[in-house]
Amino acid sequence: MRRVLSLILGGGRGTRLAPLTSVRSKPAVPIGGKYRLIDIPISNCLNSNIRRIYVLTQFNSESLHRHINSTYKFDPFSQGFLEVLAASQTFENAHWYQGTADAVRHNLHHFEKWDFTEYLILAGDHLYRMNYDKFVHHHRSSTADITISVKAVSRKEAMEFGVLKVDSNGQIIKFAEKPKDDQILDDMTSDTGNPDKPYWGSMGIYVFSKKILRKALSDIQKDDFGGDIIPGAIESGYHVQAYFFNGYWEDIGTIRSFYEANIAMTSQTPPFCFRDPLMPIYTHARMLPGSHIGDSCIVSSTVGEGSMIRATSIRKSVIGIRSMIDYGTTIESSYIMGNDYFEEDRETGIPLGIGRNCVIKNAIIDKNVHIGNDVQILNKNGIDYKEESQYWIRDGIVVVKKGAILENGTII
Ligand code: ADQ
Ligand code: ADP
Repeated sequence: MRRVLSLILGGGRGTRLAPLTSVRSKPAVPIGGKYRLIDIPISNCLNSNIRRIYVLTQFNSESLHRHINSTYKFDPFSQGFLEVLAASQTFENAHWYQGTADAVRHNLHHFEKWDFTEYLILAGDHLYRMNYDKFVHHHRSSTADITISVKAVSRKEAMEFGVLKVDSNGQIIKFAEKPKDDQILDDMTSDTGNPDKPYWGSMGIYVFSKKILRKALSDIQKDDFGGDIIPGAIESGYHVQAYFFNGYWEDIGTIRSFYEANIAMTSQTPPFCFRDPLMPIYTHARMLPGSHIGDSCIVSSTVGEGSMIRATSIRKSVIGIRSMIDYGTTIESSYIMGNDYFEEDRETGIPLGIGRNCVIKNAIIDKNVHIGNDVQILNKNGIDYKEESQYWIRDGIVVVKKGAILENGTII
């Protein structure tokens, strides 16, 4: 695995995850109460002994840099590094990256100086645990040019993913990116062994042999891996192989899937568990005290360190680090991200955290909010989409913005 260079596609504009991405780049979005999205692929790399990692992003907020610099350190003798490459204007190119392949193409000169044999191309918004060692070995043993990790998906999911057909050796013979046409969908069904999931869906993670990536990006002068490079490579006769993955994997690039993945973590046997001694998920090690819980009923929830919980009840929720939740409040099926700091006592204004007698249900509350007393966040009118200065509603989920102030008695 020392001969693998990993590229993590950290995100374009991140519009599907806005407003969580309005103030930070997608890889820096907090998940699971104390982690950030980028911790997932980085931890998978480290657990697979991959030590050379680039993160490509367009919107480079300082929090991503700070998180990476304060979390991941390499022993100088390991030849390891983790570097963020943010889109930048050059004399030759004054544009944003036009897509994932374009982002990689613009940075090839950074990558090619290293001595390695394969690129491992990963996405920054997936929740899964994978030993990439097996993935890369599959690529090598099948002497493929490109290998794609795939899993069985339903017809509904097939419309959101790249879907493919394989021959008896697992070589990909057909690929359609996010097909919506019924005839194409019918044509792309496969015997996956699971009648409810009759399609092989691309997980959007790829192994490319070093020279093949340069060749494919110059043969196919287009901008996206899923939409252009992969189907173009198959058409042009490259050997593109499937790697069948059957573990838990979720694309959490939308507010709905991000919300559901976080809430799923509150189950006693979560589909994705951060507690795995053999393949831990790493994050910033903080020096926080244990949380103080008052006279509260907390059911099926996780509470991050340094919190002060006086709420009446919290159910099926993820409560992030340094959360402050006052008396009489009830929280259900919500992700409260917590705070970046403890607040000094202050005499005026609404204090940091969530006030007294609030009711919060099916919501995402970003960091450092000041929510007053008697606030109700319920999406009372069942709105699907709305943009307000302090909160947005997306897919029916209220997302209170980072640093928002909600006055006493606010009802959403
Ligand atoms: P999508 O996830 O829709 O489908 P895309 O939007 O290209 O594809 O994003 C892939 C990854 O790259 C995401 O992590 C995204 O944040 C990141 N990204 C996007 N633009 C970027 C840019 N300019 N710079 C850096 N990073 C960027 C893809 C495949 C499908 C496959 C699904 C599986 O195209 O075939 O089924 O992933 O989730
Ligand atoms: P963590 O990993 O614990 O979330 P971060 O470094 O990402 O830590 O976040 C802490 C950030 O909060 C730091 O950048 C720090 O400067 C910032 N911060 C600390 N105190 C305050 C404050 N009073 N107001 C706003 N930001 C603060």
